[in-house]
Amino acid sequence: MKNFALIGAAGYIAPRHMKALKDTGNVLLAAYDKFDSVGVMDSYYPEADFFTEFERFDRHVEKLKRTDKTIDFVSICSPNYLHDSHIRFGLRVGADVICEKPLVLNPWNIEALKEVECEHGKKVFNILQLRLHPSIVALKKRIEEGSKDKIYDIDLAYITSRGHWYYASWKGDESKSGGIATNIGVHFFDMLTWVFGAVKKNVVHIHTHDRAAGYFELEQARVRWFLSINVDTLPESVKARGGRTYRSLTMEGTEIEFSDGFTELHTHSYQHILNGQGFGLDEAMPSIQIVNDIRHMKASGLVGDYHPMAAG
Ligand code: NAD
Ligand code: HP7
Repeated sequence: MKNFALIGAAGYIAPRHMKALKDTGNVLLAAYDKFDSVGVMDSYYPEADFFTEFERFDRHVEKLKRTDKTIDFVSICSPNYLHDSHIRFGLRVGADVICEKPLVLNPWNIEALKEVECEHGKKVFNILQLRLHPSIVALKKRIEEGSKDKIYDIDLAYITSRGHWYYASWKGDESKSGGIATNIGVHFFDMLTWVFGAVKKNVVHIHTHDRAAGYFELEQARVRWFLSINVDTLPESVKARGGRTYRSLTMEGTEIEFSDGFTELHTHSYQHILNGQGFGLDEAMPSIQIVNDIRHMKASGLVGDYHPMAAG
């Protein structure tokens, strides 16, 4: 049984971490968030201490260090641009760290974190949950067992509608979330490069506040991708039944079903980390490099090989 502290306890994703902690038989001793709407803690860890000021949280965690309740892991569910700072806190107090995606916004932040990991002899793990999705694991196995010379044609469309709130929150601020390709796309860029190999060519067709589209050449795939958080971009059939999400991944024109089974992946991620197999700083690097490149690339507009849904 490991002792945990959690940063960002009042947010959307924090309950999934609390559930994962509970499911894996661990204990949450302390939590911190600037915002105090954390009643959800009662469903998981009513006994955990909670702080709305970083300094008091820090003091408490330091105090625990001198007892038999040392914090073994700090879990981080704060906004993306704060991750590296919160990771350093975790390492400094002598804990291993489990951090949400994207691990950081820029590749050089990872280099800096490697040094802090070494200084403290502790490890940083990133939630890269799609690598644990059964359909994606099966796909990777299939590609590994096939010919290394085969280049697959992949189309990925991922629409997950968000209301106006998104643009008013830190998620809509590129300096805080990295923008849609970073905040949402990072899952898919990680998953695609994990399965099909490193990026050889990266083209961005569209990159706006509510959608992004592009084309990759990977070692074993040509990928046309489209991401959107705008409800208007959903296929008519999805809109007609009142749906708000559309996830489609095709390989050589055949659908690979991966829409279900997302919600349990945090528990699975915790099991994986606690079994000593978690994804560390080096594993986060390829997708962080990609999202950083996309953020700094000029969108070409709809020229070349673009995803059909990008044309609207
Ligand atoms: P959110 O805005 O709902 O929650 C963030 C929380 O952090 C808020 O409660 C906020 O008050 C708190 N916070 C802000 N500044 C803070 C600070 N300085 N110190 C402590 N707390 C602070 O966002 P969310 O959707 O829960 O996202 C949190 C993280 O999880 C992000 O990195 C996001 O990218 C990631 N996420 C991952 C998934 C996934 O599928 N793996 C899903 C959603 C979010
Ligand atoms: N929802 C909220 O109420 N609040 C939120 O902050 C987010 C969603 P899904 P997830 O938007 O920041 C995805 O699309 O899969 C509502 C990304 N993860 O299933 O959980 C939403 O309106 C994640 O990396 O959301 O999260 C729906 O009603 C990204 O940070 C419902 O929750 C996050 O969006 C479910 O929404 C985000 C993946 O794509 C795997």
